Amino acid sequence: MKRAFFSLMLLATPLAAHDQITDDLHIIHPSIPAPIASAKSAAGYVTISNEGDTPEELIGLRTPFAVSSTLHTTIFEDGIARMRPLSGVTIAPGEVVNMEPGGMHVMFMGLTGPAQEGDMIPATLVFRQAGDVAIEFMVDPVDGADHSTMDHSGH
Ligand SMILES: [Cu+2]
Repeated sequence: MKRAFFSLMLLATPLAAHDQITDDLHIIHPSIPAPIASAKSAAGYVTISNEGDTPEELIGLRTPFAVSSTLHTTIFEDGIARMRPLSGVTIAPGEVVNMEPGGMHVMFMGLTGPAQEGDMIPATLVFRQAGDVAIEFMVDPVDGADHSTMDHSGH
């Protein structure tokens, strides 16, 4: 009985979550599903909460992990998921924006090295108001999707 209870406790604990707080922004669990070894691109996700009283916009990012890092959104045309570049991601005051699979994401093109589950990948998010914010993307378990095969027309 005691053992079963302990297992449930482990399942309920978000062991892998991490987050970062600036004056007005709460940046929650930046993550990259582990790319396959031969992948040339990968996607990254993050949740951003604007706890200030002025609009904020994520306008880009930098990381040594990839040759190019851009903001993307996913649109559906004729039932097919296609990705399009975004010039920025607006986060209104009091709003929480989820960049997540099937929606907005960071696109890493031209990976400069391997990434394995548990790795922490340094990056700098660039906000219009807050400027540069240093974060780390956590490499999460493989999501099973080979992102490199998704349609990237429009780049
Ligand atoms: Cu993409």
